[in-house]
Amino acid sequence: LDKAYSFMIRLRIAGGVVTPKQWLALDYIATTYANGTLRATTRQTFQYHGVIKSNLKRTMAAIDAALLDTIAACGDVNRNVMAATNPAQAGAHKAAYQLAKDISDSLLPKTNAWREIWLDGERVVGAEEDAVEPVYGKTYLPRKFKTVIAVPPSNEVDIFAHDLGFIAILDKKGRVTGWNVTVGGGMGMTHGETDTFPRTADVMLFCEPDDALKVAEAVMTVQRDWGNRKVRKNARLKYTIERYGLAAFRAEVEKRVGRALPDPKPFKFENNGDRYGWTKGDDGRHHLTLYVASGRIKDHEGAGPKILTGLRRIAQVHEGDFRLTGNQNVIVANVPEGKRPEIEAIVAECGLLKGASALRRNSIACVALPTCGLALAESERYLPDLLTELETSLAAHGLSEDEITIRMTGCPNGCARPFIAEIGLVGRGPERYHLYLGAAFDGSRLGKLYAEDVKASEIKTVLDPLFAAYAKERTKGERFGDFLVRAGYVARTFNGPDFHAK
Ligand code: SRM
Ligand code: SF4
Repeated sequence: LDKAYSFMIRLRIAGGVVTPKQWLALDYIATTYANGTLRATTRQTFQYHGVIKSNLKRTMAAIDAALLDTIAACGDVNRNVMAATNPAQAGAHKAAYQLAKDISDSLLPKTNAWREIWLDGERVVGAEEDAVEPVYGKTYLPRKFKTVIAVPPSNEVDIFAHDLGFIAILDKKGRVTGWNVTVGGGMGMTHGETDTFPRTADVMLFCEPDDALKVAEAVMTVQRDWGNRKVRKNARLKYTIERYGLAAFRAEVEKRVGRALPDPKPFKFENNGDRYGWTKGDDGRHHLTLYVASGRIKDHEGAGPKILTGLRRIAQVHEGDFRLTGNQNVIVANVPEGKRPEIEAIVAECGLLKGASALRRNSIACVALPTCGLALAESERYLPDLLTELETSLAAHGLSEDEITIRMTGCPNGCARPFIAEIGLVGRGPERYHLYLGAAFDGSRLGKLYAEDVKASEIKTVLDPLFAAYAKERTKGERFGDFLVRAGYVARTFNGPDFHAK
């Protein structure tokens, strides 16, 4: 008898867009082969949990039949490419989505192994031995590599947290004239090892739309060639930029593109969250953003929202598409005027728009226990209860409507990007978290360690006086993270290497 192995499967869905037909197929796989839930991730794709070994091939075949795959969703390659989801800015979204797809396709490993292994595809004799990956070569990248596309004023994809980013520069009519290119962001670090740190990306240069793919490939291949292959914990692009300096890195990228490129253009982000509820796009279509707690698409018990059933029923009648956001939420996008009442009825019946507080709407938790083998503490299963406690504290100070970003992870790998949340909680051990504060609301500045090893039961007590001070002493429009830095509760973090400085 074989051991009862169970697996996590992660899909590749560039830009997080799926059709209703694909949604129904994904739902079928979740309820037939996995643990009955679909898990929207912080990189705009889905994970399945609890797929047993004997169902692996069947699951992969069903994913393939839905015209999707899991290629490069993990490994030392360019990972799932994220893109701004704002369907209300139809033109800019289209350009961002197209660029995400183009980068995803062009930086995808060309190996046929996935089809051979999972779909019993025909093996091309000698192919793996002889074929050198055109971009990756024989040794691939030193470490994972992450790419995102943002459209200001929303930084919903957290552009500063990724190895490579493109920020749309828009003209007065909202058309994309080119992209600012960012490099060297990342979250993961190891507790107690100060030569590992999160880092916000640098805005390096501007490129015309036609140059974007060349720039993406150049950035990735410089990292391929310059990245640290000896010390894995220092292998991400953020450490390469720290080691060589931005100027030298840019010069090498320009050399590979074949010419000097302009300096970045001005841009402004306002937040890194999602727009909730219904919005109408500049093309007259309607879009509904739904809050999904920790991205877990399931039917909650009792009076809770029936998210799995509700989205399934919407997929059965929907003529537009679905979009996953980098904040683990779901957008029912491109609803024509006449279709809206039918969708609204399902939303009401399944409780999909049940009010979530401003804090909850700005929260993210990574998976952590029980499936993540690296978790030191709870996250997805615990954050909802903590939020309930903090909501009472915020209400007592008249802050219920204030948007504050809060993110929790079970370990310092940072899968929910906690170091750029105004309140970041990072697992240290069972029921213990480091508390990071003072990050910027638009995701452009890292927080700082404020309190070590806070017991789960004491988090509210530690935060309550800070909420009180914020309510009383903030200046007009001042964000929580900015207030904490200005008022001296935490020192400002300028970037990665000073993240650990007191
Ligand atoms: Fe992550 C490893 C879950 C986004 C940084 N991440 C893992 C693994 C696979 C654990 C493992 O290696 O055994 C987790 C699987 C848990 C489970 O049970 O499902 C895991 N990461 C996730 C997801 C599902 C979190 C979520 O709750 O949504 C996200 C899936 C992304 C995707 O769809 O591709 C996820 N991980 C991130 C992000 C955020 C992002 O990409 O925007 C980060 C921080 C950004 C960054 O990369 O710097 C992130 N994950 C890590 C790291 C640390 C990397 C580093 O440079 O130090 C690890 C560990 C590793 O790679 O060794 C990791
Ligand atoms: Fe697991 Fe840590 Fe990532 Fe959470 S942050 S999913 S605990 S690796």
